[in-house]
Amino acid sequence: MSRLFAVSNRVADPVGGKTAGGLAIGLLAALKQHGGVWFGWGGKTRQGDPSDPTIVRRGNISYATIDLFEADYDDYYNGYSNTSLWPLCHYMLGFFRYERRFSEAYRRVNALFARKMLPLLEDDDVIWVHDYHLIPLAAELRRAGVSNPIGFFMHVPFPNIDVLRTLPDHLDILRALTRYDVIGFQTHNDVRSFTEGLAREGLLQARLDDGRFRADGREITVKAFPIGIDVDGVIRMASRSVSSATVSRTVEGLHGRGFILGVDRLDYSKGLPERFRAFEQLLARYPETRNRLIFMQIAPPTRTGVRAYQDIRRELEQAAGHINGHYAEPDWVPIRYLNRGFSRSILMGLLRAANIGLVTPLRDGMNLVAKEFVAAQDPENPGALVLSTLAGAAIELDEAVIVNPYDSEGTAEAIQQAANMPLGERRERHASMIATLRRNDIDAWRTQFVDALLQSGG
Ligand code: ADQ
Repeated sequence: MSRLFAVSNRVADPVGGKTAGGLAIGLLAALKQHGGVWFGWGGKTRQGDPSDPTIVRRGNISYATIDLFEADYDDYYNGYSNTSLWPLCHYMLGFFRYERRFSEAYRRVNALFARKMLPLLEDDDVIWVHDYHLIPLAAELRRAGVSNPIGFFMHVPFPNIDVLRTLPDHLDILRALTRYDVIGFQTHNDVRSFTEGLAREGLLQARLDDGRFRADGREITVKAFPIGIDVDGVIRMASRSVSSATVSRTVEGLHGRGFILGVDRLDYSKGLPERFRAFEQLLARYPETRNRLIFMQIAPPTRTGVRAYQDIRRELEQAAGHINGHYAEPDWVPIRYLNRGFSRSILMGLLRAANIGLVTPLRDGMNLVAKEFVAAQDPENPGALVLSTLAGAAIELDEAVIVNPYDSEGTAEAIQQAANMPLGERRERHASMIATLRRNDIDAWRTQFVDALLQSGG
């Protein structure tokens, strides 16, 4: 059997940590099943040429990590990846910035990844590259003579060509993607955006059968592989952790009030200010909800080197302070805002304890929290999910209460609907969603992608 060689910007902490990031959570779950190599940046920078990868083996996974050039890190990571590509992919052009030095550092770091990977590669390795930080990696590997199958999975949305064209070097990005054998996206919409982009830029020569295309002189497979979760793993962890000291204390502290929970990285794409406004609308428009509901938002800071992430943090602190200041009573504080990470076990326990999961990103490739919330519920008395129509997850989880996250009044109505949903309806919706999650779990995601890669003949 071929060895799976996965590559992403960061690798998950091999000794386990409070990893808050969908890519790391998903890829770790996928790799645990059959093992393999996970190659990426270890989190350190250095001034001289980075040394050879450090390899740590844990169970059936070898974690190979490298350092980055100090001079490139900021422009590659905070710059091109997270100030150019991230807002572009999330259709949030107000946050988009571009400088040529970002793009140059991006290319240099991708070349470095290729150089450091080469000595570790074996002939029958299947290479699986993850996410927007590493789009040019296949081109670099091909240039170095690598002929193994190379696949790419995009965890975030792929923008429509009219939006993509905002990026001055968007043609390089499209071309670089055609150097992969299989290009996977979260949804069919993303597949359509990409293939239309190729067509509009004159890079698409033919549409073949079964998701295959001829583009820029190569035959590629382009398909949707919606990422799933380890359903039974989440169920086990959530049922165990719901009676842990922390979760029990949290539940006792609610004194029988309804518990609304949001769990997101602190990112402007997650719609947190809009969500806070929706909760404020709920309290204003439905006075009976006051002192009856508690909204807990867990949001650990990420990408703190990017200005927009510092701004959103301040904005949320102010919003929480303002709403609490206005509505709190001596025995009730409406919003509990927790600006830090938690162990996965506590998170899953809290998700199980929640009556309403509030998942309202302004745009999201998939959103694993929505899936984890559903899996974590007690099937006998499940909570209700309020989910943004602009998250990839809304396509599969269509039994959630679907909202447009920009419409705070509509989201307030949806929370009110979820808070008053009869038990029978909650059970029905939950049963249907859990069946969907089981049909397309994390194992299916990995198997389908790797099979497509093996069949690609790359
Ligand atoms: P993210 O944008 O990181 O992922 P998401 O899919 O919700 O978003 O994944 C977050 C993960 O981190 C979840 O597994 C969650 O449980 C965990 N997490 C969140 N907050 C945490 C905290 N405070 N402490 C510990 N863990 C926390 C990107 C894309 C998504 C896509 C995923 C996977 O942006 O659209 O679903 O990759 O492909």
